[in-house]
Amino acid sequence: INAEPVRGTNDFKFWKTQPVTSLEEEVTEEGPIDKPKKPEDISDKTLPMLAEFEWTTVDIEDNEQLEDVFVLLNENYVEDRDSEFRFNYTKEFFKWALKCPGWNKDWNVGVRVKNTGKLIAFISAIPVTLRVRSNIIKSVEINFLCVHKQLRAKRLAPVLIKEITRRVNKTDIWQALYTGGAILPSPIATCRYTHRPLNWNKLCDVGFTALPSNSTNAEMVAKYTLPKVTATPGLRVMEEKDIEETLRLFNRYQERFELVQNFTKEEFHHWFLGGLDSTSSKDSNVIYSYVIEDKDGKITDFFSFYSLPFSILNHSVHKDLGIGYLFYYASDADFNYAERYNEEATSKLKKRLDLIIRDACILANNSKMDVFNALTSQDNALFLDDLKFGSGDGFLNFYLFNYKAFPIHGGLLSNKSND
Ligand code: NHW
Repeated sequence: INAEPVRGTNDFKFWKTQPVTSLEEEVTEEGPIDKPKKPEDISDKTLPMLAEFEWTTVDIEDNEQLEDVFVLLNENYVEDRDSEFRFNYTKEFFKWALKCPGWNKDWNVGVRVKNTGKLIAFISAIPVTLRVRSNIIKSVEINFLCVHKQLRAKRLAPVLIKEITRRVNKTDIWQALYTGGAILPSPIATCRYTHRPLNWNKLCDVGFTALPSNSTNAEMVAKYTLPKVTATPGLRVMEEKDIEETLRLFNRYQERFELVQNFTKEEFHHWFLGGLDSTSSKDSNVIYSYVIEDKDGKITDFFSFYSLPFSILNHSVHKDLGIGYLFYYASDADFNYAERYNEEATSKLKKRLDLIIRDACILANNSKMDVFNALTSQDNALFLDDLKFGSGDGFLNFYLFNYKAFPIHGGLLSNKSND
């Protein structure tokens, strides 16, 4: 689903004042936009706030405050255009998404109504290390920007963005990554959401998908039915003992991409074996990670997906839609070829990804997910059609703050076509 697009004639009154590439501009050189600054150059004071509201730093370790964020987002965050579905974040999901290694309490910024204490706006940052082609950039990822529905269009979002920028700058970080459905100045990459139906009948029932006019329900069910048992020999849940080897495999696989997040061992543990509060992905119902171990005990592949259900807003029977999101994966299938853009190497990788991502769909289905989503990022173009993923109407734009960059190309297929 997509955030409400910022409409056509927008002159970006706010974004014009920020260090981002304008939509008209052609990038000729990569690098930071602002002149270098120091944390001491940045004000110690929070930004001015409208009289009836006040700033708050949300302590997400305090259950009541976490509940406030949870309620704000569940009632006011991203909806699809027809207001039928909304992300249904759980507290476990927030803990996973916000309490990653190096997280900073100050970067969970809220606005409350002075009189009642009600939380009406939120924005968050987490630390990330990005690699844009060969440049390593210490930055943050901004997420969960939300203003209460009744307080929209009052220019609160720019104040939240400036306040989080101030807090991040105070720690000597000057770049940020953020994504969204809205078109702002200027995306460095745009991906499309694709969906692989797992539970056709329910998806149809709740209006997530429609029956094509030339098909019957029975045909669609038959088309999308998956076996219960996975097919890849050596497939098993990733465990603590796999971290180092899997991270090595993962890092090597990531080399092929132009924009990636680099993970330390601790970060890899967090993002793939669950939040700090859980010890393994088996205990968490947020992140699911698997490895494939060959008969010599070597890890040859890895894949992961996370669970983020939708609330169904107006349906008499179904209240929730189980959604799996393909997260990261890696395979050594094409590692033995000197030239990656070689047909044989690509076809070997494609075969492997077809097999393991099909297993990811099976595992998601077994975990009661109704649909499996993937973006057109990474090497996904190799398997999306074969595995019956259909294009959705949502797009996800990727943005960098205070960093000019040439457009980012996708994985193998698009790199190849650009050669
Ligand atoms: S994308 C999800 C964003 N959230 C939602 O869609 C939730 C539902 N919508 C809302 O809550 C993931 C409101 O509509 C929001 C806007 C709050 C979106 N990103 O207050 P005003 C993220 O969280 C601009 C950035 O009157 P509003 C990523 C818009 O173009 N800007 O609007 C977040 C306009 O500026 P302009 C957005 O509807 C990344 C201004 O806001 C935006 O009441 C943030 C209007 O403000 C969006 N998604 O509230 C950037 N949507 O120039 C981080 C609208 O056109 C940057 N706008 O006049 C980096 C900071 C850190 C740097 C550290 C070095």
